[in-house]
Amino acid sequence: MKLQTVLEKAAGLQRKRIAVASADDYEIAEMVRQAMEYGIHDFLLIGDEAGIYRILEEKKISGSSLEIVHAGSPADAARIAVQAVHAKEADVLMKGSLPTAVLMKEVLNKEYGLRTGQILSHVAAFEVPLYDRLIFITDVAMNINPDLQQKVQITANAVRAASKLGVDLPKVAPVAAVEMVNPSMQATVDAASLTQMNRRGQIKGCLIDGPMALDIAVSTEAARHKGIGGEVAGQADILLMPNMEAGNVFYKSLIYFAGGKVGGIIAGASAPIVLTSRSDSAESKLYSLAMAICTA
Ligand code: COD
Repeated sequence: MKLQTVLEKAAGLQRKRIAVASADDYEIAEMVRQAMEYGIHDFLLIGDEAGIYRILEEKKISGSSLEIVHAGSPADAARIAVQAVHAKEADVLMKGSLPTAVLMKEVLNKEYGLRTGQILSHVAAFEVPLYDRLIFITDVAMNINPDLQQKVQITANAVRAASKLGVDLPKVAPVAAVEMVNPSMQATVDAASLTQMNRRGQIKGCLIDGPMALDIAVSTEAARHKGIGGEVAGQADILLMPNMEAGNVFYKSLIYFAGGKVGGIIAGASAPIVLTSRSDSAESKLYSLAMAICTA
């Protein structure tokens, strides 16, 4: 599967509404324009009303499914957007030009936020030239040093996202530096626990096998060379990273050194959240939106 396929799938789904917090922004308008070209056009744009109208007019964007709601400040925009998703008036939450912390404070609001009791985690879907499928990587942006219980939930969030995108029984490789359990390397101990929890039916809907060094997870040749069998080795769909820092470095390596294309969402809330940043390419923002629509 390619990210373009995810985009086409999102466009073909029953219409989903996207609430954008602080939508008075040129980059957001550009993303809306591109999304509309693919037939994704049900947006609730929240922010400074005059600013949104001016930018849409300048960029010649119009459509009957664009609703604009005025908010006096980024905090107000975040609250209105989150409340709209909470009230099921929108299916996806998207960050516009406001700090992530301002939006996440509203997402985590106990009264009207999007908490589910599960943890929120980042799920990235990569298309890389040398791998034959989309590879999901988690968690590279939210949970800094997850313990075993958090890794169980991070895995569940990624499995759900991959399944929604059409990956049948995703193969999960909890990544470590080695493939043998070493009590001094917590990632290997957690990986072995996750594997056994999966075998005993405590984690369902996927196949987990680890610990795996990265080469074993994604190269059948490397796996064969090291004598590691099983259904996951060499063909992982999901790489569970040992911690955020390893994950984040790997994520950026794929983009800057391997020509990887990526989309990403925050999963685990009652609706998917798109947290794009200014350094993301326009293409990546669109893929993230498509991924959110497909998993909503
Ligand atoms: N899922 C669900 N609820 C959460 C989560 C989560 N991942 N994190 C915090 N909460 C809830 C807690 O239950 C609590 O009710 C409330 O939020 C505040 O919890 P704190 O005080 O532990 O949260 P913070 O604000 O100290 O930390 C949350 C962050 C997400 C800010 C923190 O984990 C963080 O800084 N993560 C790394 C973000 C980052 O730098 N990414 C870099 C790449 S972009």
